[in-house]
Amino acid sequence: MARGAIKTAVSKKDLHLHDVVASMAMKKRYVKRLVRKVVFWLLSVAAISLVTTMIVEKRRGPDSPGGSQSEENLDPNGDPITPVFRANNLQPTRRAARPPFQDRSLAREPPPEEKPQPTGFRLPDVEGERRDWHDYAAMEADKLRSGLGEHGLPAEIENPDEKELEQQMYRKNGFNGLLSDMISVNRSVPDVRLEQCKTRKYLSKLPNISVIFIFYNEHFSALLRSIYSVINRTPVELLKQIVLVDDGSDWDTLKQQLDDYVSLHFPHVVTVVRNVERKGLIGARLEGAKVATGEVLVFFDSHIEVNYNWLPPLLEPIAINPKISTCPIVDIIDHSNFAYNGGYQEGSRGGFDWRFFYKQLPVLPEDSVDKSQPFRNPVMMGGLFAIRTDFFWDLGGYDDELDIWGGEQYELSFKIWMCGGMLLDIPCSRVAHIFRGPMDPRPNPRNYNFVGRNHKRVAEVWMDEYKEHVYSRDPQTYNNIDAGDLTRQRAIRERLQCKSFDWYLKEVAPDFLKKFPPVELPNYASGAFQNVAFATHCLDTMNLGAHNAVGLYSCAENRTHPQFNQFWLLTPDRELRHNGASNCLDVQDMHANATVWMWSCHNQGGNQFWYYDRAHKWLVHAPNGKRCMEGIVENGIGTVYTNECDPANDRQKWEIGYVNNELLDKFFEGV
Ligand SMILES: [Mn+2]
Repeated sequence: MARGAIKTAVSKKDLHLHDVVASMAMKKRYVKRLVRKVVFWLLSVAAISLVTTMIVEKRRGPDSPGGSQSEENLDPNGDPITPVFRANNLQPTRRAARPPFQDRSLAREPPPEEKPQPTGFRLPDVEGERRDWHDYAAMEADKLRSGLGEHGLPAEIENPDEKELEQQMYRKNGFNGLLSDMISVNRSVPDVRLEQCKTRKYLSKLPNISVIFIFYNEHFSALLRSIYSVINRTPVELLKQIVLVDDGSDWDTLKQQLDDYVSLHFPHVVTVVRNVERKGLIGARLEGAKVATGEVLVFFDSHIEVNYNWLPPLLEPIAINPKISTCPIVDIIDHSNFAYNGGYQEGSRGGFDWRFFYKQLPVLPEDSVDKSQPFRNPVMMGGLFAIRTDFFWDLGGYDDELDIWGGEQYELSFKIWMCGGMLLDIPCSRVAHIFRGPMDPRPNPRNYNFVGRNHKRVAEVWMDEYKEHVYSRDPQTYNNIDAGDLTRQRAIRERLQCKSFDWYLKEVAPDFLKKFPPVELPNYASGAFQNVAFATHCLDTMNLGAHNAVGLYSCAENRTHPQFNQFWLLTPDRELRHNGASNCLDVQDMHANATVWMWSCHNQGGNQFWYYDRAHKWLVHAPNGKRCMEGIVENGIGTVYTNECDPANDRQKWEIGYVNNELLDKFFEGV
């Protein structure tokens, strides 16, 4: 047993030894195998992740094989942008980092919301806390207000004894000053914003502002309502200052009375600047900007009312990019009844024709995917806008040699775009403005053609070879204007390395040249428009201008080149334009005997579309061809209407001085 036991023990020991040796060999093999396994796994993992990454990269990358071009048209969120936007806003971006290893399954199947969506023009989404800037308490309190003109409803003065004073104050201001005095300076306004605007949040950190009101002989209560609306509807932390620039007014109300009012009611926020001599709109704005301490300048006319939450949407783009200047949508306060009407120029861009008449262009399709989002605007309307103070001065402010008014909105708009900035209209920011009605003429501040000189200065400095198209429209005037010293302006353009006017036209306003060809296209017809039923009578302005009805008057001798009052053009835009002016015949109603107005040409067809039907001698209004212009002379007074077209009615027949038959044959091509 013992031997056996020893043997067993030995053999056990041997066995054990053998075991150890064997197990050592096994361990070695095992380790080797393990290492091989690990290496294999590492290699396969590396290979898989490489393939995955390549797939992901390929999916994330641009669709086109060339790649670089379409990548240049996407922002970091994958939203399409234009080359203009890229040049102005985006640094060359580095390719996005590869997805982390553990997320590869996620990266292989990106959730749908991560895929780039074609959302049209958008500002880049920036990091940063956002907040709801609405002052709901004030909005609720406004809802409870009642009284004359509250909620922007139309108002009127009922007392017949006051009619004469009302008329007098109306003519003095171009709006109903007496009614203004009866409406609270704190009145409520209708919230005319798009629904999406009412809940939108904006960056919590926004720059503060100086609001600059410039005025010349402004009606006191209209000025006060402008100030109150800003104070009531602007977050207090953003309103650094209000500057009132009195541009040499001579009304007493604007002197001691205004000073007293300001020191009593707005002692800390309002600064008054007095120009001893009238400098005009441009000079006054510059004086205001000089004393402004806010980070952003907001220039306003002195007869406006801001709407709810007007400021944050106006400031956010400027906070995103300091070279963006923004304009609110301008609503209309009716000059006679003070009704607040919203949505008038919603969604239109500014432009001009070669006579420097301000024009409206439709919003570019890529900018109107979401109508509540900022859209690019080639030319500001001019009265209401915001711009960073440092950017304004970097651009040289306004050219200080521009006198009184005229051309300044072109100068600043060209500068902003051509010198690396961008001009946006902000649909969620609404400010209403009183567009004046007829008023007694005020003294002309200068005895020379200052508007022409301003235009020539702007054309000389900014429009390069295109200036000739402006001059060729009115060579007599421009040849005789001395534009003065342009050294400082040209130096600004040089210092900022601003782009060419050709670039501006092609990139910022690609539709512009088509709408306003530099070389004028021929008219379909021109001259005097003679009525067939009342053959001694021709279409006539009756010595009136825009916003008045057109009439009939004894015909001029020369039917192809009649006197100014009777010289009409059926233009390439298919409108009936008064020769040498920017007024077009405009019909605003469809009922019988609808008035034919003279109204600023909008170049959009619609209610200013006219066609000459030679077979019937009809002047047909609107493309649907159902309503005709009709002239009637009663008791020696000639009036013009539109009515349903009637072949038997000679009052609807017109002879035109000159008709371009070849062109008229092709009238409806491209309508
Ligand atoms: Mn105004």
